[in-house]
Amino acid sequence: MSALFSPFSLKDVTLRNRIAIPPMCQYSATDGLSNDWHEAHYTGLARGGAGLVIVEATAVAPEGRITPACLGLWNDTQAAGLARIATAIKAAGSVPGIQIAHAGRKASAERPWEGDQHIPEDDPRGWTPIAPSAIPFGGNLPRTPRAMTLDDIARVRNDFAAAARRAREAGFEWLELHFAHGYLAQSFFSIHTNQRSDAYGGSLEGRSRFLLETLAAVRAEWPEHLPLTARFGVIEYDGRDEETLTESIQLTRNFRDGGLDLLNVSVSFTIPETRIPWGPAFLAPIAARVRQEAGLPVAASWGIDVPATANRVVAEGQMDLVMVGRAHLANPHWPYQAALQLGEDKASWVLPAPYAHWLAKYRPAE
Ligand code: FNR
Ligand code: 536
Repeated sequence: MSALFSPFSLKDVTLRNRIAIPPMCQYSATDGLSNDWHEAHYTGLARGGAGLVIVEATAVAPEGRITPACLGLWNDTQAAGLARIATAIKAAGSVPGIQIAHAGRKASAERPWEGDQHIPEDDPRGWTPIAPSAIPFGGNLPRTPRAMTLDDIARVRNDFAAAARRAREAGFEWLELHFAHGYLAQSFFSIHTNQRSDAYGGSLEGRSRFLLETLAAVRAEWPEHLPLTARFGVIEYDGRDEETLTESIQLTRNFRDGGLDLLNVSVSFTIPETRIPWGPAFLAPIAARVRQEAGLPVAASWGIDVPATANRVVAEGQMDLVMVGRAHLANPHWPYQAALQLGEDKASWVLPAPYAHWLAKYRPAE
């Protein structure tokens, strides 16, 4: 059996293979509520055979949405809609996961296909974003956020914990905290965006505080027997890479000691002026280093779309799980085709029984 199709167990959850679908915003919700699109989308993805499907960035509070069309989990009606999606993912044989998020200073934007820029200040659809310090991202996101008070910090931490509880009640079995991509948590950690002079800024310890306190608050709500994970940008590609990685690995060790079970390693995306070395599986060596030095299982994405590459990064021990994103949007059956390409003799087990038996199973005619 190939490494990619070996099962993976974390706490009491076992994934049928090492293929995970990372969170990908659909920008299709109203008032944070999921709808028929989300049900069709996630059911289709899960049916394709991945071991884990993580539902897109879901905001813990209204002002934490990237756009007005992002999903939310700050009330029970939203949780009821997401419960249907968790059930559908599970019925297709995947483990249902969800990413809970707060967009910080990148909040209140238009959808990517409507320009991706901040909604104008005088437009009632938008709101004032909040962040550790009142520093705008710039470029397409020029709006200056309001610097958070200590009360704001405590409230958002509690919002994360409440969203985690609702996610569990909705039937999700894998939780990912969105601590990446220049959103709220990542911007507490970055020196570019955190200029606070109180306990939540300054030293590595201060800049880590919001993230570690949020983890602790969530850990208290999320069951001990289920995987609690985070996505975090360990590197910015701003010319300070070694310093940032050293700090990120220390934070990851603290996450581990605070009860985190796996890190989804990503890029920081905190500032626009960076030089990211885009290329196939470019994060794999970075993920491997975090895994080795922090002693925590890791996953990573970005440009892993060829089955042989996905199999290699797992076989070589660079990562425990491979996140395959956009390739799944183009081809939800990516796992099944990967199994065929890798010569899995029992590729049929990637398929649900109604497609896998002697009468239904597709074999190429030529
Ligand atoms: C994303 N990505 C993303 N990441 C995340 O942590 N939360 C999210 O909600 C989203 N949303 C999102 C939407 C869309 C349309 C895209 C394309 C991407 C990043 C995503 O999870 C993944 O890391 C990237 O797509 C890179 O992996 P691939 O696509 O190269 O396999
Ligand atoms: C990836 N994205 C991540 C998102 C939403 C949209 C795009 C998320 O984490 N919710 C990305 C971020 C920054 C730059 C390029 C791509």
